[in-house]
Amino acid sequence: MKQVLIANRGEIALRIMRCCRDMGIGTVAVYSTADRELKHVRLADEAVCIGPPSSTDSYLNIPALISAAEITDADAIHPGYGFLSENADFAERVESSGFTFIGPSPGVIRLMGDKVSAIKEMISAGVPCVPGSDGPLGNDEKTNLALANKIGYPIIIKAAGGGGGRGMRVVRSDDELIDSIVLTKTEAGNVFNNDIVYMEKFLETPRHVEFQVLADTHGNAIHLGERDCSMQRRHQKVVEEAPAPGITEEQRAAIGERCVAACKRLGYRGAGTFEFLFENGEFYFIEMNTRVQVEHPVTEMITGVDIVKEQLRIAMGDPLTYKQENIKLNGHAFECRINAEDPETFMPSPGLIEQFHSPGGLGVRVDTHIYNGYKVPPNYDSMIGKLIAHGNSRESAMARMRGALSEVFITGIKTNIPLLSSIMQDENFAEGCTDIHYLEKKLGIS
Ligand code: MV4
Repeated sequence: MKQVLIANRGEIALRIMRCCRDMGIGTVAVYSTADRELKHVRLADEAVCIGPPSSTDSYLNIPALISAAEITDADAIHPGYGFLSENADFAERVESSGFTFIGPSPGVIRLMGDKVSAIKEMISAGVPCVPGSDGPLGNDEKTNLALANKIGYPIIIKAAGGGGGRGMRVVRSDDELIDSIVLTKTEAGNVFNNDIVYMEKFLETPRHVEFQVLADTHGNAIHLGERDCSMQRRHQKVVEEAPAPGITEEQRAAIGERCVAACKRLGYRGAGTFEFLFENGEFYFIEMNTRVQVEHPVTEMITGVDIVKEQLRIAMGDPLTYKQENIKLNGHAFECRINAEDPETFMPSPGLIEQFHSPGGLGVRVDTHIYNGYKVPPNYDSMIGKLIAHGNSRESAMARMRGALSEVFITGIKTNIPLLSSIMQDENFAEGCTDIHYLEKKLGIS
C-alpha cells in the first residue's frame, strides 16, 4: 500500500492522515468547495476537489471519489466514519474499480446493515441478544400478539434497515401493538426502502456498552475491551469512557470472547464494534458497527493499540500486531465531543473561530482539525473536535478532563464546552453507571 485516499473530512481525516504518514504511506485528501481550508487538505501529499458543499454532491458522491482515486494513483480508500463508511455498495464499487477498501467485505457490511440478519448471526455465534422475534415479523395479528405476550410488555418494534435510533417504536400493551407494527412498517418502507420489522423486549434503563474488535485476513481476531457511551442526547453521544464502570474482568472476557467468535464466524476483517445494552448485570447485543468509531481514542488510550494503524495493516494483508494475551487495560480514559453549537438550545453555531487555545499536558489528547481563523462550515456535523483524557484511575482521568476542559478557549462561535464541564462535575456521573436516559433527564427533556 503506497497511497491512501481518505474519503472523509475533519478530525478523522486528519487522524487517518497522520497514521499514514507514520507508516510511510502517501495520502490523498478529497474536499468539497466548503472545505478548501481544512487542515488535512494542506498536509496531504495530494488533494482533489470532489464537488460542491452539499455532502450528497461531494463526500457521498461515489463516482467523484473513484475518479479522484484513479487520477492520484491511490491504491486504497479509507472511509472514516459517517458518510460512505457503512455503505456496502460503495465498498463494492471501490473493490470492483481495483482499489482496496479499508474495512470489511461488502457482504459483511450488508449483513450487519440488516439488523435482522445481524441478530441471527449473533445468536448462531453465541452472542447474547435481547429476547425477541429473532427474525422478521409476519402479518398475522394473532401470532404477533402471542409473541409480544410471550416476551412480555413493554416491547419495541424496530426496522431491519434502521439503526442508530431511527425507525423504532415502543409498545406497552396489546391495544397498541397491531397499529404500531403497521405504522413502523410503513415508515420503514418509506425511509429505508425496506419494510421488514422485528420485535424485542424493551429495556427501560439500560446502559450503552460496546466492545471494540479487530480481525485480520489470517483468521486472527481480538477484542480491546469495552466503552460506555450512555451519556447521550437524541442518539448523539456526548461523553464516552473506557473501560465501562462496574464491568468485571470475567464479564469482559466472556463477552469479548463471544465477539471474537462472531468475527471468526463472519470472516470479519478490520475494526468493528459490537453494541450492547447492559442492564441488571446482563449484556444484550443490539447492533454491529463495521467502521472505526468517533470514540475509538478512549480504547487506544487504555490499550496502547493504534486502531487506525491496525486497520491499515489488516487492509495490506498483514497479521494483527497483537494477540489477545498481550492486550492489557491500563487505567481509564474519557472523551468529550466538542460541538459548534449553542449549549442551551443545541442549535448549530457555525462560523469563524477567532481564537483557539488547545489544552495539553500528560494524558491529554486533542483530536481536532480546528485552528485560529478556521471557519466552521454550516454544511456538516457540528462536531469540531474531541478532547480525550487518560489517568491511572477513573477519578484521576476525570480530574484531568475537568482541568483540560477549563483550559479550552474558543472564541467566535458557541460550543458545548459548558455542557461538557457540567457533565464532568455531575455527582451521579462521578459515581459511574448512569444510564442512556440520564442526560436527557438532567436537561429536562424527557
Ligand atoms: C433498545 C432500547 C431498549 N430496548 N432496544 C436506540 C439506538 C439503537 N442503536 C437502539 N436503541 C435502543 N434500543 C431495546 N430492546 C433502547 C434504545 C435506546 C438507546 C440505545 C443506546 C443509546 C441510546 C439510546 C437512546 C434511546 C433508546
